[in-house]
Amino acid sequence: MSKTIFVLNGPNLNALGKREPGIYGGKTLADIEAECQAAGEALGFAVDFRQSNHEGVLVDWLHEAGATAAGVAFNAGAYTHTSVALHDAIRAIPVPVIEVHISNVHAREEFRHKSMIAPAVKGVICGFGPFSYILALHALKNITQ
Ligand code: CA2
Repeated sequence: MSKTIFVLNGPNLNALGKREPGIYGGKTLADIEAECQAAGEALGFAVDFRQSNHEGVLVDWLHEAGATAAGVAFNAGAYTHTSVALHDAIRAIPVPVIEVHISNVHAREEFRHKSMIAPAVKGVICGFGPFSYILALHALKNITQ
């Protein structure tokens, strides 16, 4: 039986590919999901890929991942920079969480340099475009096998 990895996406990531292609590229979230499904299959993972614009829904999904998944690749979107609730939810679960960003947040506005969730996660991958998600799946393979 394959281990399940949750790939969770926060606010506005459903708008990928429709605006701001200079920062986030031209791929849609559905394109990124297809790439994660293919990479997951090659790595022996079942990928459960989700997006929500609501902080509490993301908290609930982290708790669900803690009970049912082997790990989480998490692009928390703008909540990365604001959310104590997501920090606490990551700390509350026993499975590794990798923080993922498409853009290099450190090369952008000052307010994106601070991550509220970084101290709670296993590691951070940012700046590689949609390939950041694939790198996170490889990292999860490495730390869960
Ligand atoms: O680089 C990333 O993956 C981010 O997590 C993306 C977030 C941003 O708030 C973080 O600082 C970095 C934004 C999500 C998508 O926002 C869009 C805005 C306009 C058009 C399309 C997407």
